[in-house]
Amino acid sequence: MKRIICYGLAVFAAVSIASTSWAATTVKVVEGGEGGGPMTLTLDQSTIKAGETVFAVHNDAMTEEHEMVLVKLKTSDQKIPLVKSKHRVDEKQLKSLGEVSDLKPGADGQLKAKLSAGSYLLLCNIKGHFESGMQAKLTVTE
Ligand SMILES: [Cu+2]
Repeated sequence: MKRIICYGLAVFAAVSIASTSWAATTVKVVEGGEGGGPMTLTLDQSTIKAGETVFAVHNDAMTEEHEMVLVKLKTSDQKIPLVKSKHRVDEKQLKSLGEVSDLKPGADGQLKAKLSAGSYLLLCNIKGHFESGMQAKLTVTE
């Protein structure tokens, strides 16, 4: 019996240490908008500290599928290259750090990334969505 209690305490201690040392920042991302109308991509904070980051993405649209691509910018005012004929951002010319793809209406997704200081852009690159407003900048400080 004593052994079981000790084991239980050890597990509890290990979990506590793990959760405090990770201390990942969570950025809540809400996407919305229906086809043909204005669309949004909003963050609950626009400046965060460098380190482990979790993007918790929610698609708040009624019928429209969305996605979220995380891009590291060279400078905060870097021009975003577009493929005009496809109404999409040219991701090949950007440094993508991952994405949450095919997010159904009402669905939630998650992306984890270790971010260093700099400027980042979050966007939805489904045809026409970036141009309809689905982009947000994120600043990461030391
Ligand atoms: Cu979208």
